Amino acid sequence: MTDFNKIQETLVNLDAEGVIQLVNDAVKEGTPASDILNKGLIAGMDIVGEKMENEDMFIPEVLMAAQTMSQGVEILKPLLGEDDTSAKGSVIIGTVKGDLHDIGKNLVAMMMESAGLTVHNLGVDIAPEEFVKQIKEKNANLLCMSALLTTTMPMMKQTIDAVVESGLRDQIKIMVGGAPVTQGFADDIGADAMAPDAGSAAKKAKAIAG
Ligand code: B1M
Repeated sequence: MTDFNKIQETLVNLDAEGVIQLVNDAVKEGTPASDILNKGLIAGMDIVGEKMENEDMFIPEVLMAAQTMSQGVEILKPLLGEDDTSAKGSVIIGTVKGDLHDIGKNLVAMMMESAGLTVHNLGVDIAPEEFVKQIKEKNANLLCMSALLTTTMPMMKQTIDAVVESGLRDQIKIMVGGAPVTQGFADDIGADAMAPDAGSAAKKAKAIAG
């Protein structure tokens, strides 16, 4: 049986090789990839977050943990997606201006791709005008924004305002997400959808844009 606590501890101890070994072992044992991700890697990152808040871990260490987590996700990638590739929508996704967190956003992008959507992942620190430019260029019908900081959440509203000003709002659905984002916040800023995790984000994206 997979010891999820061990995966968490090994990630928090920044033992990259150990994490990769444990993730590979768990896959071989037949543990569902979503459990390895949620109960192992993401739960481990939550501990890293707590330690960061308490100043028991500092930015370089948090970055190392983030890189290790990404390596673990690479192993799980082929196992995480849905097999149904019938969706047809075109999605623009990015982390909003001022925010450099990308692990969750990349997971959302990956799950949407495996659901069959065409995903244009713009990266991090994306300004409202860049989102608008890319919606036009890529002829997208779903805009997805991620924010992990309470200080960058208002940038989601500013981006929606820029989309409205550009005259594109009627042609595009907008989904927001990220740890601090709530359904109430999404409603307040005029988003069409909010999802708490990558799996439900992909399902909702298919429903509204696929
Ligand atoms: Co940052 N950081 N960080 N950080 N960091 C948090 C977010 C924090 C909660 C840590 C803490 O203090 N407990 C805190 C925010 C506090 C707040 O605003 N309330 C914080 C802070 C303060 C900061 C800095 C300001 C620290 C500093 O410099 N003093 C700084 C800001 C830099 C910036 O962005 N301008 C900073 C920097 C960093 C690193 C660069 C070191 C690194 C990021 C590396 C990277 O992403 N490449 C980092 C990390 C790793 C974290 C924590 C530890 C982990 C985040 C993560 O990757 N989680 C985080 C603590 C935590 O979250 N527990 C923390 C795993 C990931 C899979 O989850 O991103 O939530 P998540 O994504 C989920 C869902 O949210 C959802 O699906 C995903 C998968 O299921 N989701 C969506 C995400 N986007 C979605 C979009 C959708 C739908 C769902 O639709 C469009």
